[in-house]
Amino acid sequence: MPQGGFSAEHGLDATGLRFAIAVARFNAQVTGPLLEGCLGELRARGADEGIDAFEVPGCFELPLTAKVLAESGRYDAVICIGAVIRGDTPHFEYVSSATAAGVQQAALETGVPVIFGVLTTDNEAQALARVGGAAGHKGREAALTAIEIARTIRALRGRTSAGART
Ligand code: INI
Repeated sequence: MPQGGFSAEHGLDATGLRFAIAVARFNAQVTGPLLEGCLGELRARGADEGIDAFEVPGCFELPLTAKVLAESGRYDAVICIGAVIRGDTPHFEYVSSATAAGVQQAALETGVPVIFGVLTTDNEAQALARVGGAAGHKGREAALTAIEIARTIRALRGRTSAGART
């Protein structure tokens, strides 16, 4: 564990943190379970009152939505949830790379953590394996990442509470 940092081994506590979740409707058979897992993990760790969820058509719409949510000043972290599944056209590459770059850009431009809870897989079976199947649950992982980085950024800024909630 780095000096002065946090360790997830000690348990992540989401009490008092506020989260926005932007979830894509495209491939809803995957993004629905991703969202459920994410919500379940956040609530299990105490964020019950502090979660707002917003639906968007597809992953391509996630970055701007995340940026607007981050700019609102209401959230300690924004979680983007989506699933890009490879088809027979280059569309997959455009959507997945634009989404990844845009999500990162939203975080860097706003200073608010924006989590990439977006699956990019070759087929639906690979995606479903990542929502509670053999390959874990990426929705739960996104929630844990959001809690950890929200706590880290808050500590680095020397804040004791989210400034936007006053
Ligand atoms: N959106 C997704 O979330 N996942 C996909 O796999 C996908 N594919 O493959 O096309 C997808 N396309 C829609 C895109 O995100 C936008 O909603 C659309 O292009 C309108 O901007």
